[in-house]
Formats: sequence, structure tokens, C-alpha cells
Amino acid sequence: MIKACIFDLDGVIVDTAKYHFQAWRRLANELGFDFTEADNEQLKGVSRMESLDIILQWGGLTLPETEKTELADRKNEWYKALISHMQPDEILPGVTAFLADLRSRDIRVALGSASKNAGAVLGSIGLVDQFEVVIDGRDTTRSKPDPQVFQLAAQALGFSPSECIVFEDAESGIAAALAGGFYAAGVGQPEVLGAAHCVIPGFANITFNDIFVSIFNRQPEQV
Ligand code: B16
Ligand code: MG
Repeated sequence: MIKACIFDLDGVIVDTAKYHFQAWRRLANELGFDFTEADNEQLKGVSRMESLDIILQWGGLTLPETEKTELADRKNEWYKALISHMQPDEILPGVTAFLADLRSRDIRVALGSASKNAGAVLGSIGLVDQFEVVIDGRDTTRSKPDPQVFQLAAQALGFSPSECIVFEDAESGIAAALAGGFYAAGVGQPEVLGAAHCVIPGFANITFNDIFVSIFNRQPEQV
């Protein structure tokens, strides 16, 4: 029986990837190189310091830890300024209705994000009250594909992984959900997220029933 849904933030609830891209690109440009939006795909779901390591590799740079921390902090200040202007209309299509559908079915809701800024993003888009539990990059010690972020969310809700569906847009996030014994719903392209139990392009016109039928091949009422 499914008791809860755990949502990734970036790429599932809202598109913060474009703001991460702007801020990281500004940093790369200051360091004397550039990268593309296509390159940025590799940074989705990846923690801040791991993202910096990948970007520095693209620029052919090896830097001491102290300098890396300073660069990550600089990027984060730019990122925080960008997300402070976010508005509720940036919530991805269908998300608000899907959350309301879950509420009407007494399915509990948590957030499981790698971002240390998850609380600030939820505040800007007006969704703080919609998540009973928020586990983010400040709570975790291990990054996806490690399942820790989702395990902490399930524990906080009091459910086992097999009672939860994880919604993720990143391949590493799907891998994390599967490694933890969760049901995994991919949000994006089946070519990238094919390991998930089901894949949707987004939440527009999607109900909990659709997800359930897609995963279990039967109606939720029959469980
Ligand atoms: P921060 P998610 C992830 O969020 C982003 O996809 C990833 O690009 C970012 O580097 C990471 O959060 C850390 O974010 O610098 O704000 O701590 O997809 O796990 O919700
Ligand atoms: Mg994501």
C-alpha cells in the first residue's frame, strides 16, 4: 500500500536548473572558460561541491580546497539572489493539482532534495506548507545515487521505502530510489529515466491514479 510520495525539487517541482546554470556559468566565465546548457545537464541532481569539481574539470583547472570553497560560496550567493525573485507561477505545470490530489487521498508528502537552498526555493514559490517533511542537502552526508536523502524522508514520515513513491528527474535520483527499495517515478524522458517503475513527461493532467496504475497495473482501491 502506498502511503507517501517523496519529491525531488529541481526538475520535478520547479526548474531551478536554469538558475544554477546562470550562476555556475558566470563563475566559469570569471575563471576564463565557458560551458553550454547541454553540459549543464550533467550537473542535475549533483551536489554543489561535486558540481564544482565537474566544472573545474571542463575548464582544465585544479585548485586547492580553500579556493574551491570560496568559489562555491561565490556561486551560491549569485544563485540565492536569483531564486529570491522566483514566483509561484514558476511551479511546474500540474504540480499544484497533483499535490491536492494526494492530499484528498491522505497520501503524505515529503521533499528529498540535494539542494541546501531547498527551503528558500519553497518559500519563494509559496509551497512550504505543502511538504510535511523536507530533507535537503543540509541533512545529508551522502549524495544521490546513495538513497540517504529518501531514506531520511521516509523515516521522518514513519513509512518503509516500499510504502513510498519517489519522483525524480535525474538518472542518479532514480538509481538512489531503487537502491533504497522505493518505487521510482521518473519525471522527464524515458530514454534517460528508463530504470524507473514508470516515467511521466511532467505532472500536467496526471493523477495519483495514473501513476499507481502505471506502476502496479491495477487500481489503488484494489490494494
Ligand atoms: P545547492 P535536486 C540539486 O537539486 C540540483 O539539481 C543540482 O543542480 C544542485 O547542484 C544541487 O541541488 C545542490 O544545490 O547548491 O542549492 O545546495 O534536483 O536534488 O532538488
Ligand atoms: Mg532534480
